[in-house]
Amino acid sequence: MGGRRAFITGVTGQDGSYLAELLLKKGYEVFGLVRRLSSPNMSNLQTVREELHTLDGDLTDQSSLSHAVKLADPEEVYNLAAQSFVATSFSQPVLTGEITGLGVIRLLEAVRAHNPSVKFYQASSSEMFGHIAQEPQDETTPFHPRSPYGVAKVYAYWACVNYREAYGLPISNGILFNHESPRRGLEFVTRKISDGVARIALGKADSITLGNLEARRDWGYAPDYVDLMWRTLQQSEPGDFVGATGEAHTVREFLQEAFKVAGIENWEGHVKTDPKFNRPAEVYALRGNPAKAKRVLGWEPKVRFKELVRIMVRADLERLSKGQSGA
Ligand code: NAP
Ligand code: F7E
Repeated sequence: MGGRRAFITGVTGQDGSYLAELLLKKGYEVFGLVRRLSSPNMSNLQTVREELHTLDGDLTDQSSLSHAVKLADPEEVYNLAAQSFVATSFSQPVLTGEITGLGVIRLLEAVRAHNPSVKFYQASSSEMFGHIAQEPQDETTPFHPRSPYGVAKVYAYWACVNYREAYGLPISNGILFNHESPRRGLEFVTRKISDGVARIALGKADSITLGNLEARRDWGYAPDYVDLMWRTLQQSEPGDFVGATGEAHTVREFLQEAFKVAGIENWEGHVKTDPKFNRPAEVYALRGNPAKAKRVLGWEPKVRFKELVRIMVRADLERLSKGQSGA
């Protein structure tokens, strides 16, 4: 008790759980917003359950946010909560806009009313670049989102810039490219592959069914990216930073590498495609330029592509060989 106070929304998710671990290690008192679900999903928080203070609330509910911010009384706010799955944003566009877009304004209003000197981090996304205007993408690349998720993140990004300019609030955006881990949701392509390959290796499945194998992404490791979030809020001036590895690979390359880690040859025989996994508008290729984060924040991702695939496949092999089927 008695350290700096941080408030994290989205604490039950992939990034929120790694960030809570990092901040607790640094001596922060950490408060996390948790929404009501019929069965609680605290599986990512096993390592921090004892120390983390949870507060009830939802990004769609203004009064719960105002109340939680008042109780946490933080110096730093990390807004990581979102409907974050791009495919779902096509089937639930209004909900995605409510949470991922308008939710940010609700939280900004809660913070502004409570204490305008709070440092605020917004989880912005490379999905804002969408149909890319230049390669690689950096902080100056124009946005052209390709999904209701991307559109909501662009709204949220500009809301943050606007509140910074209008009210002088210390708000920063991390424009992060894809980052993954064994805590990634099972519906995202990297985890779907690592889980599927592990099931095939253990004789629990024959194949994986995917969409566009030629999509290209700049994939990094989530624990490296939460370090960028923290570094962003340690600056004396707010700013916007791209977080990326600078390297891009296709879904096909991810598959090849994952099967290799599991020691399975002739991987193509285990992979099917189904157009139902294609998106109405696809983001074909993304690759970031993290030079500003390196220069200003001293940030560099440590885990590269092959190591990331190894970490994820090994974690799923271990989990599934113990007979645990959940995430
Ligand atoms: P995630 O695993 O999907 O976690 C999302 C979190 O948001 C969960 O804790 C979820 O709670 C919470 N949430 C969803 N709806 C909510 C609501 N209405 N009210 C309050 N909380 C709500 O996402 P992630 O991968 O950790 O990503 C963290 C943030 O970074 C997200 O904003 C995402 O859009 C953004 N981002 C992610 C990446 C990436 O590659 N991972 C890249 C760029 C930006 P439940 O557990 O209750 O569902
Ligand atoms: O798709 C292709 C799919 O769902 C990656 C979120 O964290 O990162 C994430 O968004 C690519 C796409 O992530 C399947 O079409 C092929 O081109 O793993 P994903 P995403 O859409 O890049 C950004 C930065 C965020 O901000 C988001 O919150 O893979 N793909 N076959 C597939 N994708 C999925 N999910 N499933 C497939 O079967």
